Amino acid sequence: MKYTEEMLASQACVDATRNERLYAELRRYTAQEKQELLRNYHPDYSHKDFSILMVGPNKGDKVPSELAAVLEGKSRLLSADFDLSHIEHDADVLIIGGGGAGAAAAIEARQHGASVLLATKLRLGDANTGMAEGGIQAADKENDSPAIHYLDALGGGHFKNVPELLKCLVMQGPAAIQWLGGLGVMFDKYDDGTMVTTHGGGTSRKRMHACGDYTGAEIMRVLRDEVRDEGVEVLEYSPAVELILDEEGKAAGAVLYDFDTQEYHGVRAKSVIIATGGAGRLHYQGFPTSNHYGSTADGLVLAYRAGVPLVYADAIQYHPTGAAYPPQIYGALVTEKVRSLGAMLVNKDGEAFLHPLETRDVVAASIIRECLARHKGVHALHGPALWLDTPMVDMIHGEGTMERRLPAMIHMYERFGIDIRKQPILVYPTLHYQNGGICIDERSATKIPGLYAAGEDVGGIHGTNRLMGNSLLDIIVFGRIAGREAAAYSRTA
Ligand code: MEZ
Repeated sequence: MKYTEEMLASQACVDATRNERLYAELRRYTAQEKQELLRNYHPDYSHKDFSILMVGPNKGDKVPSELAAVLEGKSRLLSADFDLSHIEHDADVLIIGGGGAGAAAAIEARQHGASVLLATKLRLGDANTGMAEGGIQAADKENDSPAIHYLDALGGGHFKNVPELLKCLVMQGPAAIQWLGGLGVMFDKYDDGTMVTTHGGGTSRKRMHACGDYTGAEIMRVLRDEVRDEGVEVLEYSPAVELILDEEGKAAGAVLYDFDTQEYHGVRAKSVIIATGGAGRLHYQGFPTSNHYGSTADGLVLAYRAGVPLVYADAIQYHPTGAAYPPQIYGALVTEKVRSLGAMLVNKDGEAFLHPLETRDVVAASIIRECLARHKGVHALHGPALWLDTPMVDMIHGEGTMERRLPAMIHMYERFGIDIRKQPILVYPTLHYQNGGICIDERSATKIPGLYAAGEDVGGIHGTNRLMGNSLLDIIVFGRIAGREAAAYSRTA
């Protein structure tokens, strides 16, 4: 592997504005490639065009066929299976989903005086939240502001973000970090007590707050403890299969399916929050996935069947760097933080072919183009891949940096005899995030009275392409809003 001056020099581009960086990078491309790359920055082109450029088979689909199949599929609940007068649980607020958004909502609703039942398909904390690695964004440093955070996310999201939702996200970022810190999340700090922050793709300021490279796991650990401490009733292995609406069309509870007893149970609630996460386990277009087993679009289906619109349901995020080797971890997340700390993507000729901290859709598509169109990929077991030059991190920041900042990543590979401090790793895009989803307003409310939604099952906040760390932020910001609003609504219902 050659470390050219050019590769190292491009690290210095990070603070330039996004377009300046883009144009600097464009010098590497032919006229036709430039045109393709620029297309994806143009607000008139949606992520759909980009995913077609990437993988093809679903050209023209409004919604990925895998998602369409579950949305239009028959309910698992036949009316003969369940007697609606047979209600076994009562709560002011029912929360469907036990990841970060559901947990944040539960804590907040309890603190606002509501009785809360949280029902989850797997166990409390089995969620993408715990698998998020690199960090959570918030504009709380002197050289930053929510306005700059807003602009970064708006550009990254192809200007499709719902402005009110995005504003809410960035304005409440600093408070979310304080809230998590207050609950006991151990963010990385310098000796003087200030937070360590890094860049993510498409961010013009260092605003990624992290706990090593296990940020989501640390956040989920703390939220799970807090849910238990707050006295929230938790039903595990109990997915919601249908919402219950009253005669006026207001949310009134849900029917749960108990995996253990294989029976249906009714929950009566004054308000309901859907927080079931995304759809990555549907393996859209045959891609590997970084998602946990429960991410099967459950909340999108519940909302859709109840008549709530979905927004940008076709906008799926491919994380540029999934593990391409060894096969045991095929598709597993290789955190963007590796690139934040300086690692370059390198093709089979040892060339760095794009800035490593472009937005995810640009990086993912460039990797695929480099492998497929330019034949510059390396053959990995399941297909083409590129090198992520991990040893650069210690070369740039000094020996021991990876041990401190990327311990989970080191461990993930160590099990297979690969020392990422000494050798680069093979990566390829992996299905990572559902950008679109349930349509909500700034109060996390859907169009159905008493029905709220938060977390990855919600659409609009990130437009058609999310920036790293904005998801961990949105589950906290909108989870808490949903909890508060649902508790308030339950008092009036
Ligand atoms: O926000 C994410 O998706 C995230 C933190 C992922 C990562 O690369 O670590």
